[in-house]
Amino acid sequence: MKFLAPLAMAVAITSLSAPAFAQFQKPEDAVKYRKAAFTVMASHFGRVGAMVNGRVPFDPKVAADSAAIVETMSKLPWEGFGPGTDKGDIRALPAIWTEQAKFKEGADKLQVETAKLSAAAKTGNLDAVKTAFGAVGQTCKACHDAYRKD
Ligand code: ASC
Repeated sequence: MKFLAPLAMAVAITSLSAPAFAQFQKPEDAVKYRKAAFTVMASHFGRVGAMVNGRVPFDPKVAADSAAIVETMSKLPWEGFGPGTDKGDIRALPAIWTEQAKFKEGADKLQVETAKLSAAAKTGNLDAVKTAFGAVGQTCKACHDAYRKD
């Protein structure tokens, strides 16, 4: 059995260091994945937004649960923007692939701001949630303006 350990280690290291994009069988799967992540993110961001805007009563537990989901989702779409995913039924603009550093800056900023939203929601303080919600919304919008059709 001992001789198998190095092999298992090599396999583990290879799969860890493989580019994230390799997780998708084809580009369309990556597009579907990133859209799904954005859809779930928007749904839960919207639930927080309904409370921030007073459309539904503030429920700190519901807000914190949704904000945590937004934070998690904000980490996911980016690996779905790999090679060959710039075509098909998409709203993503070509600039994403010609300005990859700038696009990544936006993606990173979203993750920072959604973490702040999640932390604010955990405090149960609606004013803190409102502030953090606004910052996340601006981050969403900045990227949409630059990198999304319509
Ligand atoms: C949302 C949502 C977005 C952002 C964006 C903020 O609720 O679905 O894409 O907020 O509209 O400007």
